[in-house]
Amino acid sequence: MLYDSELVRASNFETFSPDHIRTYQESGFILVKSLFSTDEVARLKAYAQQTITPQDVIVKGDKTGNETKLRMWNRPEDDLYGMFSRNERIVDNTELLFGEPVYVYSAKMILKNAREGGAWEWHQDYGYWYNYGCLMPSMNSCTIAIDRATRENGCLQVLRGSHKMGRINHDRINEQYVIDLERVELAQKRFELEHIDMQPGDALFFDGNILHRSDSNQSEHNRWSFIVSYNTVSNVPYKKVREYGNYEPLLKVPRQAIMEFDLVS
Ligand SMILES: O=C(O)CCC(=O)C(=O)O
Repeated sequence: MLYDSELVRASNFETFSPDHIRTYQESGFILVKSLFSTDEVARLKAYAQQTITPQDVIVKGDKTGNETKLRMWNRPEDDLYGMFSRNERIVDNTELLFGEPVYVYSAKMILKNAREGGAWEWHQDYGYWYNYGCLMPSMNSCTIAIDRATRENGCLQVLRGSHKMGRINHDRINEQYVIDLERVELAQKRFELEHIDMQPGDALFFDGNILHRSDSNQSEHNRWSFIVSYNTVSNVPYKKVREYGNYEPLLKVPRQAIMEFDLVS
């Protein structure tokens, strides 16, 4: 169960308070209930169903052969996805967490479909990003639930406070980064495991160094989510390793941009 301080419930929530920021720094995450309305996420889901084609999708298999489909973006665009990733509701709050300006590092839609969506093994996002020329771990992600996320459909799991360990080695083995298993085992004994149950529109902000994973989706219910990762502007990669993550100024959009976005033209 999440602690009360890790849940932001206020219906009129605007920005994180100093207490919220302290919680995020202590736990490595904070969950904002209904940061987006059910109408807004329904719009995103319908848009994804219309715009994501099989050619756009990357398939990520887990070790038992289950597959998660991903659609990734290298930069925020002028589309409905961009109205979320550039939305002041996320961006202003992420800047408050870091106390400095950020830009969109990457974004992805995770299509973890019923009965086939694969598991993600324990990892830290900064475990990868470190290798992509990011000197500092001043990076994080915000995952927005599009479908309800539960234990049954493979919701995100975190080890509370594990970001304080700092970066752990991830070794590249074939196509995957595999985290130092000895340390993960010890971390599981020391830090509490949390399953993050989310309703559509809830948003979880989580630290780039927090240990996280998710189970495969063996249920009858899809679990789709949209994850945007942010980097601080002071931490622009010192070398270009990937097509994503390279700096471009973030053109923030107002909170109402999602519903006002013209889907027709
Ligand atoms: O949402 C999930 O199932 C896992 C996503 C994840 O671990 C990641 O994007 O780094």
